[in-house]
Order: sequence, then C-alpha cells, then structure tokens
Amino acid sequence: MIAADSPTDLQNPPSSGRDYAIDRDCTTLSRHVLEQLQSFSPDAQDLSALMNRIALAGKLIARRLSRAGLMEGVLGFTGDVNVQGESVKKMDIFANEVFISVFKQSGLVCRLASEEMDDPYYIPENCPMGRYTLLYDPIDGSSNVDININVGSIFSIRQQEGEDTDGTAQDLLHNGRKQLAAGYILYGPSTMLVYSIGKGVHAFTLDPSLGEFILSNENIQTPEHGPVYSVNEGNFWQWDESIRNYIRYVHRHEGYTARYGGAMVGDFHRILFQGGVFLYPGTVKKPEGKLRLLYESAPMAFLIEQSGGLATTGTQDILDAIPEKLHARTPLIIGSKEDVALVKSFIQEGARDQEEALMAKR
Ligand code: AFP
Repeated sequence: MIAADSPTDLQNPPSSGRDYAIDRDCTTLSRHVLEQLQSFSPDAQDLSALMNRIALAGKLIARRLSRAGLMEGVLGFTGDVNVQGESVKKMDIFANEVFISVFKQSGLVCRLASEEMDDPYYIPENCPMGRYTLLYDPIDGSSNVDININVGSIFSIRQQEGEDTDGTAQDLLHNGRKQLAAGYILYGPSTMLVYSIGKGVHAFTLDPSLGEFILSNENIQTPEHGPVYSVNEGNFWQWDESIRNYIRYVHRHEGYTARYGGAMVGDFHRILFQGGVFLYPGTVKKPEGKLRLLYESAPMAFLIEQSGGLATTGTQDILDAIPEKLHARTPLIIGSKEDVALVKSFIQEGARDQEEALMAKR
C-alpha cells in the first residue's frame, strides 16, 4: 500500500524516498496464484494465466464503466431479451464479449458459459489444448450501470470433463465443489478482484496508475456474526412464511441493520468483510429465486466457505446443489455462520409446521 499524500506532503516534498516508500510488498495476482500453489507446474501456470486473463477482462470493463456517462451508445438497453427473460443492457453485451475476446487469445479455455448466452460458447481453436471452462456473469447488477452505482462480474473455473461432442455441456451439471477457482470483480469507488483457488480468499485492488491488481487483503475471514441483513424486502408478500418469520425476527431485535444495493457482488463484498447475511429466497413468481447456480451462487458459495462462512439453499449447502440445466436457479442464503444458521432454523421450523399441519389433516 502506498502512503497517502497529506497536504503537508505536497507542500514539502520528501527529502528521501522513505516518505513515499511502499510499505507493502507489491504482490501481483499472477505471482500470488503461483505462491499459493507453491509450484511452477503446468497446472499452476495455467491457473495463474487464467487469473491474469480474468484480470485483463476486469480492467477493460472497469475502463469502459468509468467513462460510460461520456460515451455514445454505452448505457441503456439493447432491446433484446436474454435466455432468462430479462432485458439486455448494452454493458451486458460489451462485458460478455470482453470475456470471450480475452479468452480467445488465452489458448486455455475451450468453452465459456454466461448469463448472456443460451448455449455454451466454444473456441474450437483452443479445444485441443484448452482444458478449462469459464462460467461467468459479465455484469451482475446491470440495472445499476445507468445510474453509476457499483456493479460486478462473477466468475468460476471448472475443468472440462470429456469431449462434450454433442456440445450440450452435460459435464457442467455437477456440484460446486468441482470449481477450481472462483471470484468476482467489484467495480466500485476502486476496482477490486477477489478470488479463491481453495486456499483462502484474497482481495486485490486495481492501481490505475500501474494498471495492475495489487494484493490488498490476504486470507479474508468473515466474522461469525454481523449486523447486516441484505434482502429485497419488496418481495415480502411473495415469500414463504418461514422467511417472513425471519424478517419479523430481525425487525423486532436490536442489533440488525438492512443494506441492499441491487447488485449481489457489492452486497456480498460487504458481508465477506464485515459479516451478516444476504438472502435471495424463492418467491411466488420465481420459486427457485432469481440467482443462477453455476455462475452466481456457486462461485460466491466457494468464496464464503473459504472465508469461514456458509451458503445454503435453505435445505442444502449450495456447493452440494446439482443444477438440472446450465441456467438453473437456486434460492441463496449466504454469509456469516451464525446468521445463515439462524435463517436455516426458521426454514426448518417452517418445514416442521407444514409437516404437522399435513399430519393433522390426515
Ligand atoms: P441484474 O444483473 O439483472 O440487474 O440482476 C442482479 C441480481 O442478479 C443480483 O445481483 C441482485 O442481488 C439481484 O439480482 C437483485 O434483484 P432484485 O431487483 O429482484 O432485488
């Protein structure tokens, strides 16, 4: 981390380099991945190169976002609707294509799958060698783009299993414990990249003057409990009674505070560092909730388990959930151990009540 310039510093430039000394080793992302794996093996080199490519995509997207209000044709909708039935934003398409183009040049990724594409996207020239699949949400929270509030990109890397000759990517329909790496890029006041390769969770901050992501937080530990509950309470009328009971509980007890930004990456980032719980439960209109398992919930669950927290559908750990299809959704409750356990206890109580009511009817 570089010492901040105080007004005094600017008036009296330092006589020695010490005042401007870098008080932290400038650890870059690729070096960090190799250090984590303690190896220069081909697999370690691959993961390091993959993370470097994700970082490049993040820098390109951050650059576009930072000037979006000044450029023609960047904000707003395209007029199309994606496979999820959601209106597509111009930034969604731009960011989706950025990931494709940086991975076309990587040689490592044969297949990409994202929220913006009905089917997996193949890069045939990479397939003889490229053993990896990238799953991603190019812009999470895209409704925030037009009003200049934080958004993110979410990613997950899996090994391709088999040849996938029919192109249906059946090998992706496995649980989240198969992820080799996962993380997100947060485009906020600064751009941050947070990742895990199963050896803790680490955050990097983009230094725009260097054009590099530099290690800023190593081995992040999520507190066992936090004050924040993060949920769209406008859906209260659509929830199961057990979720409503949990919300009634936090309304009636001291020590809770609500935060909800419309982009899971930002809400999750707060909870990762400061604790609390984020919920997107099933609703009447969307019984499985809104979030997609493979490229939204599972990568976040991978991170939170690595930082000492929990992620559940309400009945099952997110990392054990198996999607029926590429764009499958799941309810998500994620965050601090104690807070997730509390939500789960309401869900379990609700299930018991339903069972008893059924028994009583017989
Ligand atoms: P978009 O990327 O379509 O804006 O969706 C964002 C998101 O998947 C997630 O980041 C938010 O937490 C959630 O949806 C917000 O959804 P609601 O507007 O229904 O609360």
